[in-house]
Amino acid sequence: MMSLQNFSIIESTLREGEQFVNAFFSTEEKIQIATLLDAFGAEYLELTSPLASPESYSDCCKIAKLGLEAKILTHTRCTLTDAQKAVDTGVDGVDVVIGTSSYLREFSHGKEIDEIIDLASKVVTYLLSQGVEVRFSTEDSLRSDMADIFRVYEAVDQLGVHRVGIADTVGVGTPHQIYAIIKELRGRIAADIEFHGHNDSGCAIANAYAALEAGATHIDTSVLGIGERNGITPLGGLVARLYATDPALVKKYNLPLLRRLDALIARLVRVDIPFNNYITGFASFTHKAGIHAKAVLNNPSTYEILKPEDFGLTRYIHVAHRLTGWNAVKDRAEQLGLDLSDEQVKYITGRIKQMADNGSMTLDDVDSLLLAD
Ligand code: HCA
Ligand code: CU
Repeated sequence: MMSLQNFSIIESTLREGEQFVNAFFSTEEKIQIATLLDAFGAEYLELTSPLASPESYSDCCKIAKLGLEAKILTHTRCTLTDAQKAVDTGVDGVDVVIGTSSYLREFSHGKEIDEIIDLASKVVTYLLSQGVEVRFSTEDSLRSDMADIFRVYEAVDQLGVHRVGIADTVGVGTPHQIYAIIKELRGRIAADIEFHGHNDSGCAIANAYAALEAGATHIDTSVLGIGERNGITPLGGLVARLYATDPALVKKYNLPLLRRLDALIARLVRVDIPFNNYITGFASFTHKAGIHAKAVLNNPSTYEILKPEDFGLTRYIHVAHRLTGWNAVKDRAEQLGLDLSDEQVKYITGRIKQMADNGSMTLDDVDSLLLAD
């Protein structure tokens, strides 16, 4: 628990999220997204590299000038030219990543490590001299030789880098593996540790959580998890995971804004919010089977680990189906202001089940049966 308490979210919808196949954000849309994420309470917003395009450059400058609470970061390759351009935009911090495939090859074979340390040192030293927050990371950390990664990170740590990052670029890591790597790194360096995890095999939330348990201080997310391929740790999913451990861990965030964030991004990138999405999926707080409904009506915690009201949402008891139970039907009768005896409600429940066996039915059908009695 202790290790979970001091963490920050690096919200990368405007960087990793822009790499999602359907994503194209205009300047106005970026400002809208940044403003909403800031109102939510994301501690950092990461923006696409200013070298990506002329508008990417001017958008960095504009968002850096909005005066948001969140610290504004941009993301660049590990070169002095990129670093200078990033500083020119006026952002608060620069996330540097070594990311050419030739570096990756050399890195995983353990070659040219001294060259990488040399380059990283030049770029980190320059950025520190410019007074910005500096993060140094390696792409595809997990499939690199860990001894090499640790050598490079120890070198930049000595220079006073603010943060180093472990990136599971291909989504291959497991929670145990991430835990072990971050734990080892935690023992070796003084800088903060960031984790960036892709979701190719469905572990992105669990891996981010394991990283925090091992002592990571910063987690990268995007709204709905959008990013390259099937994306990264989703903001709402990370929040749900932390809330399930202890709601106090996420009370610093404006949780009801998650719904607006998910809806905004879904609209802008032209996808539906997934039916099984954390918190904002359309059925996330709908209870169906009679036994569940009865227990939830008595005490919602029986089948709810997340309280919908903390997210500005409401629970729904689904009654119009054959798995229904008379407690749920009685609750519906009370909602309609009807004063029916238990016997009457049980009889109507039987009728609902008969009707439902013959095909799908609606709440209106249930209400008609209740009102007719
Ligand atoms: C990229 C790769 C990256 C970087 C992560 C990071 C990855 O698109 O540049 O800088 O922490 O997944 O490795 O997103
Ligand atoms: Cu990534």
